[in-house]
Amino acid sequence: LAIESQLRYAVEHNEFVLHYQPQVDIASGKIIGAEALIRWNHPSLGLLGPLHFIEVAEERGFIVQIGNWVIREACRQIAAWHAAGLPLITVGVNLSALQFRHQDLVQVLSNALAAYQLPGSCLDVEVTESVIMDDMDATIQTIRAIQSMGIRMSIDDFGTGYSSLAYLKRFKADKLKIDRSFVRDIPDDQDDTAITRAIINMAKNLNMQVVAEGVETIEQWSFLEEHGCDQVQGYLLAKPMAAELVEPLLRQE
Ligand code: G
Ligand code: G
Ligand code: NA
Ligand code: MN
Repeated sequence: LAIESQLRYAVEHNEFVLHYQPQVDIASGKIIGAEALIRWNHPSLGLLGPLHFIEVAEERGFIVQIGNWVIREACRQIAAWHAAGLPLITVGVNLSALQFRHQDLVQVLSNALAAYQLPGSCLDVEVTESVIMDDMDATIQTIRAIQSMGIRMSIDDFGTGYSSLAYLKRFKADKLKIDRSFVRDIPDDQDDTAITRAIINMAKNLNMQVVAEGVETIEQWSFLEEHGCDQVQGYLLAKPMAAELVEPLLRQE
């Protein structure tokens, strides 16, 4: 079967699943959130990561439907954890360009929160620099509408795209996520440590939170802590995992 029909079938038959990667607050050491990362539970190929299908889904026009499912499913899970007596956490959802530009986005977000009676602060939308920089006037309007619901706005993979620093102050993102390519070789690589420190300082000075992605070693964690990074995410703490596996971690908090 062509990938297009398989994707259509997957959308109609709910073959997707969200895994979650915990995010830890450096100061308290507590899990304060998680990033939702989609997988496709493919009937014959097994669990497929986003690299195998997100691009095709974007090209063939399935991404908006899939992305809307991600938003609703993340809300359902946050509410389910909370109903089970766990803390109300913030879940980051990745938005593709088409979804970010879609006229229904704000309504979809607001419907999902309402359906599960969640405050906007439970969601954090992650968008890459290139998506944000594409049509600045539309971006500013969309970000304002999203933030007016109390939803947080993060710039994903920060430092790898082509952000105009002048625009960073025109809309206020809530968070910068330092791309893991910069984190990988700290504290040894001089350039990467300089870039990481610069991003942290800039975020602080613009009143944004800063999250480091791809933290795999204690040395990286210590460097980030010492230089004022707010949160970390990475294999050192936890890999992306099924919701049932996140539950005991949240219960420890
Ligand atoms: O851990 P991982 O292989 O899951 O993620 C690979 C990439 O896929 C990341 O860049 C991530 O931003 C992207 N991704 C993960 N989940 C989603 C999603 O629900 N929607 C979109 N558009 N991208 C996602
Ligand atoms: O583009 P985005 O930053 O959303 O991508 C998240 C991706 O990074 C996912 O594929 C996730 O599995 C992966 N990831 C998360 N933590 C780590 C880590 O500590 N090391 C590496 N190499 N990859 C990670
Ligand atoms: Na992301
Ligand atoms: Mn990222």
